[in-house]
Amino acid sequence: MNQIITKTFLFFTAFTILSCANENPNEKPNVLLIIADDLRTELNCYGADYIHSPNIDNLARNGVLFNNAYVQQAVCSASRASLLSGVRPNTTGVDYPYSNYFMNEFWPTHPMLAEYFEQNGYYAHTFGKIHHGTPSDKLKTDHYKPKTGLNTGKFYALPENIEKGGARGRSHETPPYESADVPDEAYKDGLIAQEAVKIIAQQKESKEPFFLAVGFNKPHLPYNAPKKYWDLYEQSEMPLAPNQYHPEDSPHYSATHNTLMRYAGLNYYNSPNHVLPDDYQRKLIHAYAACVSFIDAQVGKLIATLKETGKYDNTIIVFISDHGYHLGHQQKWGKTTNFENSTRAPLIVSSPNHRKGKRSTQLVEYVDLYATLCDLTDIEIPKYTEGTSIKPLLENPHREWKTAAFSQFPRGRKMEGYSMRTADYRYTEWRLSNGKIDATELYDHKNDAIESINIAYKKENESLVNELSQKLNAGWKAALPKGIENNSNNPIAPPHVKWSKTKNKFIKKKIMTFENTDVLDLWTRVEGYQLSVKDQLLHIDVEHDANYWKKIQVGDLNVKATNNLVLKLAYKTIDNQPLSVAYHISSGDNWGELSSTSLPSTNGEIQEITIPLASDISKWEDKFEKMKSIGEIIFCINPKEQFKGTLVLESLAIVNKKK
Ligand SMILES: [Ca+2]
Repeated sequence: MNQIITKTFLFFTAFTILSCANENPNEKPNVLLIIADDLRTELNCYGADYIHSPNIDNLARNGVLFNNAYVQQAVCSASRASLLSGVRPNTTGVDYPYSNYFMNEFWPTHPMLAEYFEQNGYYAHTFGKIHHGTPSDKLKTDHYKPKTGLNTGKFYALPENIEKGGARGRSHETPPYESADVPDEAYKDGLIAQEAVKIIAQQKESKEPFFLAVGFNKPHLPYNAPKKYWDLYEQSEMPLAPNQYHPEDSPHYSATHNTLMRYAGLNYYNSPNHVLPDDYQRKLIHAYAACVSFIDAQVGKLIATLKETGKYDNTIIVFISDHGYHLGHQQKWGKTTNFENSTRAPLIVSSPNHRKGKRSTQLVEYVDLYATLCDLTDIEIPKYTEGTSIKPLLENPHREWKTAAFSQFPRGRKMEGYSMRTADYRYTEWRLSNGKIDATELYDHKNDAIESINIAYKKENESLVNELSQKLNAGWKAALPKGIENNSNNPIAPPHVKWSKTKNKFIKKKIMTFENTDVLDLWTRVEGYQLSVKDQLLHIDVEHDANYWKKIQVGDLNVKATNNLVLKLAYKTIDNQPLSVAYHISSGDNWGELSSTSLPSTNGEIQEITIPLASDISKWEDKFEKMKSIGEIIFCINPKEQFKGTLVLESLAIVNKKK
């Protein structure tokens, strides 16, 4: 046994020396960019000591771990658009999902990372989830995106879950997690790793440098992972979030979004902002941890292949997520906030000349990645990029650096929260489109690292708030490291218009057809509506493909909320079945409670129905702050009800019944 180990060791050592000796010092380094989805800094090397992440920890031991790395907008699409293009959300114009402007005007003239490397002589290939949604980089090679895991399992591997998931693979009947005794390749991420390993191995003899970006889908919901990764943990030992409640004195809209509502066992009629029972939280955290270990194992396969092929010594390896995540923190499960939990995310850079095992606590931003990878490979950094190469921090992780990191998140079309993290504080301004500030938040990270109390309105903090406000308004260029300038001068992107591969979302049709429970293609079939409310044209969106309910969103209403308001709906059904429609009115971007109403069948005749809104408005007064205006209405059709039919909305109006 010992002999074998010795022989293997000798062989390996000789092999390594040989491969180093063969290396041309002028040879460009390869790049392996690994992106996890929805991974907060829940890694052992980031201090989450209950997590089994040996491969990522090992990467950190052979690189520089950035303890304070921040994304520019905490949702997949916006964050990825920013980090892959090297500019910030105001320049990409991407919120959720990709925008028409980004796809049709910005991207054609601003190559994404993989394309830019290809243009600069690299063999480039991307795998799995790199961009959000369908777009893939315009590379010579095919983008690898497995359509299935196991036999069908788009999301799940267990037959009972596959069945419940319907044709889309997941539904409100499927659980938010799964432990299946299956090989890694039963899930997409196992297949993605398998394919990436194959391609890395093919590069063994190649003289051409490679740029490979491998995007894993976990630990994004549903938290599904092979059982062996669940078995690494004891559920009873899972630590609960230290801050279980919405921060004191913080506006209600500062934390929204709860994708857990889409899954079985969670009451999606209720406000998402309730604290789940401890045991259930531990179950979810156990599931999330299993997914982290699952990803970690895939990372291990990639790095092992680099070593086996002799490419490791000349490959820059970067490990990131796309944003952070609340695991019950601040009464929330998910992302899409400006809080530390959402904006702070992992960043580990293991570059051949900087395999140091060091940690940097300096403030860095995901938008820096583009410039950094160009810098490390001697490729010209495009002038328009809005990030700063962090190569100097790889040389000296403790040198002085940026004085702030910037993030932002919109709430509807009329408000955007701009947030800034300094060494000691998080400061956020929620700005309305008319320029007014709706709310400010200040969290003291020296004394309140869990962001539990907003101290922006405390009298004694007045001058601090003024100072931070000036700094936030001075913007990211004013927070750059001493001696470093950025002369980009990019136009601000036009307002976000969701991009659709097949059509523009501004609408001509008025028909919404449901053929069966699965209502699969609502996304593509509903083109939208042109309705008027008080003679105003409305922009109507089809929400992204939420799969628990089918939704149509009527936005930008801005109708003053009073208890006399009624919703007048003229509609017809083609079939003789009644439809049950749930609706939700909101004043910001927060989820209230859904209300439901029945729409009697009309057999093709147009009928009008009047729905009083008083109780919906009073719900807001009970649950949240007083509702001042109605910003949007979302209609949801419950696929559970097995209806078939066609609903034609002829008009929609919110009127005051006293008038
Ligand atoms: Ca994500």
